[in-house]
Amino acid sequence: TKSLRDTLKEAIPIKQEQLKKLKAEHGNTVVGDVKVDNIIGGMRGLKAMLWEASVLDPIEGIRFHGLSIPDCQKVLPAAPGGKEILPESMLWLLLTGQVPTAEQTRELSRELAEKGQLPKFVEDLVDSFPKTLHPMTQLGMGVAALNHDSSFQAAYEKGMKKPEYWTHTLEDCINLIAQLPALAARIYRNVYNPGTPLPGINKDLDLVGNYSNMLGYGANESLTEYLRLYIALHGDHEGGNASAHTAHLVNSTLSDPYLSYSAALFALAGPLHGLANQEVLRWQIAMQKELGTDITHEKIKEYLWKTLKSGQVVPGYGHGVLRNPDPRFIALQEFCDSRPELKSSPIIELVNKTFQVAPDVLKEHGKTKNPYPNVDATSGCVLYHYGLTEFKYYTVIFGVSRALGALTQLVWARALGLPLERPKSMSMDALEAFIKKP
Ligand code: FCX
Repeated sequence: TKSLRDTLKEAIPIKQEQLKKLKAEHGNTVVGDVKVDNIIGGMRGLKAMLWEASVLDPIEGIRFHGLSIPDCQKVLPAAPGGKEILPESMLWLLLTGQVPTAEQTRELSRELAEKGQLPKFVEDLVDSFPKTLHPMTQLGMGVAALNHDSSFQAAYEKGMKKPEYWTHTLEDCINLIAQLPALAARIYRNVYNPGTPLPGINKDLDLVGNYSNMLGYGANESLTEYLRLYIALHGDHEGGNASAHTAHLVNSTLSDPYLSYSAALFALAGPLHGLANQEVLRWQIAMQKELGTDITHEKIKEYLWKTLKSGQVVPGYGHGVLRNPDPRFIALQEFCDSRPELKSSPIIELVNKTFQVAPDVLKEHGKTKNPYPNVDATSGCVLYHYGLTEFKYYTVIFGVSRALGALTQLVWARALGLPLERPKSMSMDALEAFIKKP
């Protein structure tokens, strides 16, 4: 059976050739206009970045190398005895563009388990953080410190040549993905269960099997399966989102993958991005508290209006690209429907009822271009039901996941020799002068 590295080694020259041809034959083809709106509107809709792993259609949602979420659920291997996508198999797909066999996935799980241990100084660093420091800050700092052992940085210092960039980037990316569960679980233990022992990494378990075990939920197979699905689905959402884009930008300076992903995590930590899943839960629980039992659609509607009139956004709704309910949201809802304990869970019921009312309210409110739920509308509520109730921790799980897409695309950026990213900015005066005399 072909290894991950051999699969990639075969894929790279094909893509390099494709890029060369595109550049030579279509370098001057116009793809779109740049409007003043794009420049002052957060570059929304501007096609300006190369990203191979996934493409986001506003209506249909995400496809990973052409595969929709239901396709992935059909073809990507699950854990023995489980049903949900193993994040390792998603990692393989995102990196190589190919669907791995069960055996290839198992081998990757084993490699990740073997490389998952944190260096002692990083454990000590994380243990020294105050419990009150936000778990995302801890995660970003831990990831940055792991660059101590960066293969890319060491090779660069020794004068590595360009064609070798991707191999060292790959080693760093695999090592970091392997170490994220131990780092993320240590943060959880320190903040929420100080003093309790942390289990070691079991070489026979998959990445999330180990993560769940280290979090203290190893015996909860339903939560472990949910985490597999969650982490596989949050892995990539094309390149323009703030976290993936940050990793891409920082890595384009040849900063190593650890520093690049650390920066990405601090973008993910914003409430308009990854922190939204924490915010959704905070908001739904406040709603539950205020509305008591027997919550009607009418009461939810009033609560939604109260949120909007106070000038806040409805967390978990809207999207920079999507204009339909997020298929990741739908996949998580299907997971809930397949489990009786979730179907009857009060918090999941509330999420469902909110979904029945919120799009109409947001349409009437008339501001957001997308009145439908994104993945964050439900993701945290399932964790909450299963007893992982510390919602300041939720974005950390997102951070463990987003590494799959953001890091694998650094390998491609280096394999394709993409340059330093450096868009042109303009001042308002310069824009006005251009408008007068283009
Ligand atoms: N509730 C209330 N108002 C909303 C809204 C919501 N859920 N979503 C968008 N709007 C408002 C915007 O704030 C903006 O108002 P303004 O003109 O006064 O600034 C207006 O509608 C137009 O925004 P729009 O173009 O539709 O959305 P953007 O592309 O600017 O922003 C996000 C997209 C996702 C940031 C926005 O919809 C939002 O704030 N949603 C709530 C937070 C959230 O769920 N984030 C998670 C997104 C995602 F899944 C992820 O990255 O994890």
